[in-house]
Amino acid sequence: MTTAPTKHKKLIAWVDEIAALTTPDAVEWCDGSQKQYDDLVKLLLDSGVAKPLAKRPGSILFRSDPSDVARVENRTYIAAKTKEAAGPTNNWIDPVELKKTMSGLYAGCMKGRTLYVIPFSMGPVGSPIAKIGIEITDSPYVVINMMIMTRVGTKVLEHLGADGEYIPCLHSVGKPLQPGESDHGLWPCAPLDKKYIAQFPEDRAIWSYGSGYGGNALLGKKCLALRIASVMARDEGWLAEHMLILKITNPEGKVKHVAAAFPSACGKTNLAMLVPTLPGWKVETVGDDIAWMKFGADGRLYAINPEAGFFGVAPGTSMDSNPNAMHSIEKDTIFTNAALTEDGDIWWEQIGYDAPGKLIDWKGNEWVQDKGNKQQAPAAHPNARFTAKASNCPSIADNWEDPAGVPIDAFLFGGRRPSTIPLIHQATDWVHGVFMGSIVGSEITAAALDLKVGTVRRDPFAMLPFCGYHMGEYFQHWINIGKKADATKLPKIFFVNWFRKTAEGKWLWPGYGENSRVLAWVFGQCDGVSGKSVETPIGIMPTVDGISRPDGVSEADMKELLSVDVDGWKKELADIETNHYPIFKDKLPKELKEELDALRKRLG
Ligand code: OXD
Ligand code: MN
Repeated sequence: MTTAPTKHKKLIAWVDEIAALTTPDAVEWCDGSQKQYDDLVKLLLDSGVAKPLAKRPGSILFRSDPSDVARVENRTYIAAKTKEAAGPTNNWIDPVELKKTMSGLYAGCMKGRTLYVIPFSMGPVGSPIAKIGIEITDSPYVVINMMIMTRVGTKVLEHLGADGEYIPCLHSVGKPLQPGESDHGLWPCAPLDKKYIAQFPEDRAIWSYGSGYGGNALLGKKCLALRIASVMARDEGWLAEHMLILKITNPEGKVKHVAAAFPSACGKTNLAMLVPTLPGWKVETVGDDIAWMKFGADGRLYAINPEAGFFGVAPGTSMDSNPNAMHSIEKDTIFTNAALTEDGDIWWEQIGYDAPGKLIDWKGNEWVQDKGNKQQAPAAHPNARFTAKASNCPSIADNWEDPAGVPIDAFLFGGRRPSTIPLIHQATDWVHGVFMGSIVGSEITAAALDLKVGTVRRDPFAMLPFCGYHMGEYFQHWINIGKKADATKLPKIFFVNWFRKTAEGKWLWPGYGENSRVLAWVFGQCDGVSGKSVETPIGIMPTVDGISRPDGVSEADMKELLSVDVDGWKKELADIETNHYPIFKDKLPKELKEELDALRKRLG
């Protein structure tokens, strides 16, 4: 056992307590050094669970267990003291009962493994917006991912000092080893009914058991930076949001920052790394997934990206869809569940070129592309991921690590909506903007979660799986933030939809880099100088010439993209009133019901 490199008595006592419970063979504290990273990579390669990638320096590939490929929402719990506190959109479980169950699972669960202690900072170390977490895990895969996704090690412990506050995050893959037993190069995890991803909001604590994958195991991300942080943000008067952050510079050199929330599968990472097609404009990346925002002394909202890397969905990422992501993963990257080529590279569906020869698919089987067979199982898992340092990204903004954060000028909400919702509309005031956030929805594109493909799944603020408390109270928190602030300094709020289709099913808008044209209008609206806007029943919209048209978009297309579909909106409101808002019962803020009624009146 290593001695603890800290004088923090409470932390040492916690580590001792967990070691006594889980009985690992060794305890190792993470110092965050390159040597430690390299040693762990060697260990993972030697054990066979990681594969080297000759074509990508410093990069490795993992194949997970087929039962452990994504966040498990039905095994994710908000263990608040009461069910009411967790609200209608979270899985609630009694915390006392859950702690008993999980303590039973944790007993002896690290046998044959090393217990790693990962001190990490969400946000630049020492930033007034950052928070410290300590993750205990028995997964070296988790350690190296955390070393990319967060700031890890000695500098964090130094900042924590002898009595600083931290969020304890306990993780185990849930697969103890008997003496002499090994993983045989396979991904360790527990069966689904033994997996628990538990947040204890009142204790500000996270317990995760049985999964080694992504948001279930890298506890700084969804568990801390969203579920626990959203509760802290409510109590402390700030915002912890599932939002990317962009820095936009116009041809005159003026800068604005935009934060944007989209449900999964809406191209969030692509927008975060967008290459503008508009001449003279620059778009840079501050963050691709999460924003923490606090008011500065000047009354404006400042955002940091609490993460230090990208845990991006690989399939669909190509030099066409996201060249900045492709450059970010040229080296020093961890791939999970991508396919492996014979010459030691990765491959996935829609990477932009055909599979080069014989591959090993994400399940470890030989796989040869058969383009004639539309039923062929994919070579990469649809949720295959890359973990890459933000500093590897060519579009990373120079101020992305500013401890003070970046001042936010605009919020965008959006979803995948083939009809009704126009390309863009703007809220007339803050509460109208909160209304927009509360009705975010996205078309279901894959038959997951027992939902019907083609129907709209409401995902308010893109926070449905990530809000750590009652979503009705969360809406109220957003309204309260607006009430407390100087309205002239609040970000303007917009709703975008890159996914409109014609009645025949043809895309009306090309998306990707062309979205810069929409961002340019947002930029002008923030300055109040666009002069290209009209008031409509649903909010402020661009005039038809307010957004410059890309090739292939006719004036008629643009008119359709920017029209108000009165009948469609009436159906939308009926759906919200019947199926969405009633979920929140008496916790639905009256302001939102008033917005709904006012919009209905305006539609006539
Ligand atoms: C993610 C998600 O993995 O939102 O970022 O699901
Ligand atoms: Mn996300």
